[in-house]
Amino acid sequence: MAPTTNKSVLEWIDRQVQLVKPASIMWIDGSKEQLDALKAEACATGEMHKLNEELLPDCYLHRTKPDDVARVEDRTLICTPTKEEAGPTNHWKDPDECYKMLYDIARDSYQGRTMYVIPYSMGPVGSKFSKIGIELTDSIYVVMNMSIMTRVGQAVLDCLGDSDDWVRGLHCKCNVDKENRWICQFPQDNTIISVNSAYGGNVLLGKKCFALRIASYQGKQEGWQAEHMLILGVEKPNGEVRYICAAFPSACGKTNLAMMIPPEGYKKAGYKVWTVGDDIAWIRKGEDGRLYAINPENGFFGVAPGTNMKSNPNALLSTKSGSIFTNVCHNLDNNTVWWEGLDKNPPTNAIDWKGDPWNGAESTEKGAHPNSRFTAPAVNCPCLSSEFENPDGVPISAFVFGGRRAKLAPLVYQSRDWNNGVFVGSIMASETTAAAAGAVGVVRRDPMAMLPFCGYNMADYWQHWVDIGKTLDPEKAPKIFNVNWFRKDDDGNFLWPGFGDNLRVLNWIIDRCDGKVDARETAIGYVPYAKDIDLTGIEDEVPVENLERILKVNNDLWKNEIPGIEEFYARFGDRLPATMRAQLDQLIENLG
Ligand code: OXD
Ligand code: MN
Repeated sequence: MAPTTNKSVLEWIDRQVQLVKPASIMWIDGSKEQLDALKAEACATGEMHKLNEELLPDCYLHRTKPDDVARVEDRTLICTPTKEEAGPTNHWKDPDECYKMLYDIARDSYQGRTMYVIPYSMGPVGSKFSKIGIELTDSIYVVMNMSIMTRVGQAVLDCLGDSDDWVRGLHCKCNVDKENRWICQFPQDNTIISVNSAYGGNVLLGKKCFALRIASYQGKQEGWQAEHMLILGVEKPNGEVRYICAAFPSACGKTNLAMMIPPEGYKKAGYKVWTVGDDIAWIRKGEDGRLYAINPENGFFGVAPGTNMKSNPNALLSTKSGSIFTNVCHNLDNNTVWWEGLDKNPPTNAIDWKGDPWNGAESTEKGAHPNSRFTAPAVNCPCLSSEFENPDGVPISAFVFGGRRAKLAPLVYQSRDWNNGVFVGSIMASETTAAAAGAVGVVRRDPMAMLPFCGYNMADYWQHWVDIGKTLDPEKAPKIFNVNWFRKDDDGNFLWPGFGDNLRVLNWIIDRCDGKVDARETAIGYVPYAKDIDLTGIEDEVPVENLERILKVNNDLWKNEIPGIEEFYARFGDRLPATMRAQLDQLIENLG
């Protein structure tokens, strides 16, 4: 019997059952017994593989089809009644046509399979920030991942009661056929349908589909924000903690920043960094007039390659129990996992991410897919913030935007005010790296790192930022900054060490928020004086001349940037907020 009497839930599920025709239905109740039974079943069928219980307790390995290993942006659709509402940066399809296409693909696709009904909460169950979803899936892999990434089970249904304020999510593996793979969001209907994929980002519907695409639209309607941001707390030696939300495009080190280890000297002095989230922030105004953020997720879905005890020990330690590894290399000698960049000892008796025998001493192919992932419970993270479960969220002192710019953006600069900060976020861009297909060093505009995740017209989203700003007392509004850890010299060497040393920059940001440090005004905003970025312990690595170089604002280079911004803005036509146009005109004037 269904564990809820909620009519909107039961009727919707009934309609999906008629469509996909499962052999049976199982409600996920959040219990360990049920999950253990499903894990055993998935191992028995070969869908999952149980890893070494001593070395990696309760951990599993899964491989997806080799053509189903990443999010598919060109097959991700925003289905609003008009194309205008989705805007020029989203792929759009008419909702009626899209439902028809999806129903034709999904019809009868659960035949002989079980339908798993996953009630889940994004955010602590019952928090005013939180939202509820129900995902239907024919994949135990999805059930296991959703049980790590979200709060799942009966408590969620109890919290929902009779309300129909919940997000409908239908996932159908079908035949995992890439020609018929679609990830579709219907913001006006609170609905997500994903077909023909069995890979994380496309099928864990609570994450990008709900917590960013649908939630960004909900936030616009309801006066809050869903952002592609990590949340971290910096604890100073006196015990005060300042919280920062930061948005970076993929491959800019968000998880590393969220879990960073302070440099030795800072550690000794008593600085600590606490992780609240590594990917998504839901933000709303608190009773005291400040903005507060929660992380709606309950785990980390991180990129495995490059994660090691030096680059990110906290992430690696998070994966040591209760985790799922997707498309990594399987070390047969001890039944554990390996990926490029984990250590210098690749296994020689292994199975690669495609399922083929692999010898790390000889093979020229990669053992793990570059986008292989770990799904790890947040509670495992050694630096998890004590505020992680706080239903009221954490107060935000600063928003930080950033990207990879070899020459242009200085190490850090502060916007003049809120609207100028929104402008800084709107012109965010990152240079492509050798890690991705296509030309290297090409500038890709990625406003607020939301390009693939904004569930409506990006111009309206900027206006929403401006509107939120209007509701805030400027004294209480978070200050907005931009950072660039990736400045290079003419020989292509990085000029800033990054990783834990980024705390030196966050410290300046916090001092600015606290009104404790002066700054130099430039055409683009406020830049630190070199003396105010502490280099103790890295003087050899970063001579003061280098720091001065990466704090310089080169007006000529910025002038070269203007046509690209103009071109990008032009795509939004009349919908571009007047405030953003005025900000761009002001920048042009400042550059002289
Ligand atoms: C992610 C992404 O997977 O941003 O988090 O691509
Ligand atoms: Mn992300």
